[in-house]
Amino acid sequence: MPEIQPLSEAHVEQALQSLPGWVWTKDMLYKSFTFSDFVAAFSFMTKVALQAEKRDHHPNWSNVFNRVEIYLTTHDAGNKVTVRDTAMARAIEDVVKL
Ligand code: H2B
Repeated sequence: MPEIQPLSEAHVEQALQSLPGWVWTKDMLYKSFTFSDFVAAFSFMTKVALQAEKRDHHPNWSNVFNRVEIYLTTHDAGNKVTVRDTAMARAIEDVVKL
């Protein structure tokens, strides 16, 4: 895996302009998703899991009933936000639209 650099603050802020609901917190991108019920939440998670495997980029996340909280950071960059995280956030938004 090649070295991957953290994004500058300006680049993160710019990416967030087109990622509604995502916030930058503690060197992670964060968003909370709420669904109608557990099955809908878990269905979303299975789709995100397939994206994560495809990209070899995996979310830190938790699920409580109908809510899924996702934190994105790049371990290979010392737990900083990189282009892999902004790309994954976009892929997750595409999953929501399915
Ligand atoms: N996921 C995340 N979030 N960050 C990484 O740096 C990362 C990953 N690296 N998934 C991948 C796996 C790496 O550990 C494997 C060996 O390719």
